[in-house]
Amino acid sequence: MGSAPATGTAPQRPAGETPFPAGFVWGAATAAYQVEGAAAENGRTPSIWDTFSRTPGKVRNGDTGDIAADHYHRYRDDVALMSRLGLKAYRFSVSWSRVQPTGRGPAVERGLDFYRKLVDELLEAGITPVATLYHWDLPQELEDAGGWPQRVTAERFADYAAIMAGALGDRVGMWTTLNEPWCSAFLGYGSGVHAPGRTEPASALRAAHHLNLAHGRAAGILRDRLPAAAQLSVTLNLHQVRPLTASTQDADAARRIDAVGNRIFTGPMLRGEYPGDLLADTAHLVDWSGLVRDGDLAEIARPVDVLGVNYYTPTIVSTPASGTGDTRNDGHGNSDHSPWPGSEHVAFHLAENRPRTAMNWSVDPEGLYDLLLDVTRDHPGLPLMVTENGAAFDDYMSPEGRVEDPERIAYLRGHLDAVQRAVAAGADVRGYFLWSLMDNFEWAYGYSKRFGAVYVDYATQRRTPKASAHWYADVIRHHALPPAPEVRA
Ligand code: IFM
Repeated sequence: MGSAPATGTAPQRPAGETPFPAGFVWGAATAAYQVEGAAAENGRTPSIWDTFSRTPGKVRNGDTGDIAADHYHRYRDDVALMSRLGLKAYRFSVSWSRVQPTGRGPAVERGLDFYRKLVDELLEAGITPVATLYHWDLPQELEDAGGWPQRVTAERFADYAAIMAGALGDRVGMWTTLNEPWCSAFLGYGSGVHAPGRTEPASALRAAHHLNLAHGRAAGILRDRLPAAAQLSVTLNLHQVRPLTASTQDADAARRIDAVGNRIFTGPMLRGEYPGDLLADTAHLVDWSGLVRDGDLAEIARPVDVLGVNYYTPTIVSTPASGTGDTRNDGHGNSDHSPWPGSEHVAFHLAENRPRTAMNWSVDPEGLYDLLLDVTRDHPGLPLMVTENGAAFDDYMSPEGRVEDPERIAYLRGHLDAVQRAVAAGADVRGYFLWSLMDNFEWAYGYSKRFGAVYVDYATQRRTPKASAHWYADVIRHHALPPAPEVRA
């Protein structure tokens, strides 16, 4: 989203407490492979992330999600903790291979039971469950059969969606088909920094289409089988793309990354068509007319009730000629292979003079403001939900047993302020989910990056709310941002 060099253009909110809109949902998010553990319990079979994390050199320190934050066994305590923090909603994902081992055939009741019990516990605590069907953990057997580059995987996904609608449809009212399909397609099959670790540009594009199709088919099934009040969504990590300079070359670099980063999903999902410039940029890699069959676009464009938007940092781009940027490192992990098929020559930059997180991502709340308004401009009237936002820092426990994380509080304050200003400027933002409820398995970085509002001591699995968790609880309680602390000169 976005194509003009844009920073700091938004009006500033006057100091003081300003309430969020009535009904604004306050939540926190996790994902199955990142928190559950219990990798081989009760019939669960390996997903691509089990295989990938066991492959030497793929994940930092050889970490795996075998135990993770042990949420599978500790979900009751975790829900109690959410309740103490005053969370109103919990966004979790379902492990496909836990409920339908190997990705085909009948469901396993013991696997479904975990999610039934989790949801019941949430409902009892007055916390709204928000279920995501797919957060990157494809059953390994489906990858062995070709994975997302194969059309049949979208069909398998539709069967799985039907299983989940049957199991949880009576108690879950908010559903998300896919989380960040860009990462599944382009980090998984393009740069290979994520599972399954393939580096095939054409396969990445094919995967993107089949993920779109999977979303559309699942949305159709959920719509048919869930009560009419159920809210359907898909979550995209929309890149807030900014050209480095006002040159036409950098504008073209931004257009390209916007096409293969954003519009490859928003085009078919929200407009029923792939953007012409994307098709042109990638025509040498994929025969789109063979890939996209009659009827696909109508299926993919089934209306959603809300669009989930994940935002962490902007994406600043140029042609290599115009600056010192890096074509290999776009902030998604270093690889000799690009996750930007057809636009491999684009260079990526980090904003100067901005704080950075432990991911080396720059802290830039204006990116979220601009993104929410860009989506609103491009898709007027579309309700939005910030389904992930947060930051990793090098948190540690003090000898007194406290975790002070003022950088995370500053990050959250800045981004919540941006949400509030975007709402005032016309974006229909319905809620905010902090990433993440607790420290967890950060994919190729393993446990080396801590995104949680709650600190997890992995040796004991003890949970300790960080200062940011208490701060967020306060925001939720007041339904407003507290006044910013005075800055002393
Ligand atoms: O941890 C991830 C999450 O799984 C998807 N969105 C980005 C987060 C931070 O990298």
